Amino acid sequence: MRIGISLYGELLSEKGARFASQLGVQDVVVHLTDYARNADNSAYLAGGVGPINGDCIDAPLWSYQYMADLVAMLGRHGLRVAAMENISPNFWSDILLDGPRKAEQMEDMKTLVRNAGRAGIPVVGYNFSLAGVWGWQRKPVGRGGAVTAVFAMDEIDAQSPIPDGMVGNMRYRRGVPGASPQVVDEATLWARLEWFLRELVPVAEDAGVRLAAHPDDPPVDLLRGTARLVNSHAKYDRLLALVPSPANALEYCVGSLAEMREGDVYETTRHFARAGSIGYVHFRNVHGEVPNYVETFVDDGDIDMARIVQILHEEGYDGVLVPDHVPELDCSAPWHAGHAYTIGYMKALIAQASALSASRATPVAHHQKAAVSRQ
Ligand SMILES: [Mn+2]
Repeated sequence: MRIGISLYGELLSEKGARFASQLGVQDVVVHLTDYARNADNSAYLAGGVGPINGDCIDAPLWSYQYMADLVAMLGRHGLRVAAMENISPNFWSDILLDGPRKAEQMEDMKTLVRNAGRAGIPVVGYNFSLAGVWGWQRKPVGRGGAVTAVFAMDEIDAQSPIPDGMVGNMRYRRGVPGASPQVVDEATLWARLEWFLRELVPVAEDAGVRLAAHPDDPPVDLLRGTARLVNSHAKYDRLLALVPSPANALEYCVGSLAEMREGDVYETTRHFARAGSIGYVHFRNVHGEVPNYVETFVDDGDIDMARIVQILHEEGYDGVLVPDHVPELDCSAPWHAGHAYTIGYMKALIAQASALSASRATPVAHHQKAAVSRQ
């Protein structure tokens, strides 16, 4: 099991790489979408509903050279790229929306996956969702009053339509005034996913890449008038069964799974780790479940994170864990402080899991050692 860190925006740089390397991290999950481009976060920062990302209008497909240069830069800092996550919405908007450019966009997606494999990026994480990550409010309700993401369905208009020209919480084209909002039912969304996987999984197999699905965040039934996809533990099985392959895998988000109303996050973790279906892990804790939950510091939520690590260890999971969202520590570098804290905690949990299994494996030696030390 290895620890990674997610880098994006200005963090995806020599400076960010040094920070990761100084923490003793070996792996990086890269986000190549510039969420901040033309983003106006002011309403969200002032207590509105979000998050509110920017636009990716006409953003060029990430080239082989761009990805290879990034892999090389991180490599110079002793870091591997564990995964690339969050495909820019403009690359695949019509795949999600069943629009006229769907076939053309699928060719781009195939090119992207082939180039990722060639550049040494082994996993491509994605979130098959129209509304994307949306519905949070920022509130100072984390430990010690830390500002954190809260989902409180009865406090927001959860079914306010997705603005025209947006998908996955980013603008992929300019909006058309008077356009009717996108809606989708569950069966239709699953049919779109099935087409996506049938087309792309064989290409990923050939390219040595695993596609890894993130569950819904938030995992409600309906958001902005659009069905959600993986909003229960069993739906992860359904997704894997559509196209069984090592290349059809999971971006396993512990927090999102714990926010779901049905299912036991420990049993589910054992199940998917044993099946070898976990591409990588989003390591995050939460208090509550839909329709009301609060994202917490890693050691402050409902989930026994030590038990999660122990289960992954027992099942022989040898992939990467990355911190996911982290509440904002009150200091001049909240992102860095929060991630350093989380990674230190994760390192200790992994060391503890290894020590625990070593002591279980050699009970006689352990007793002898204890006996000697008592003398
Ligand atoms: Mn996540």
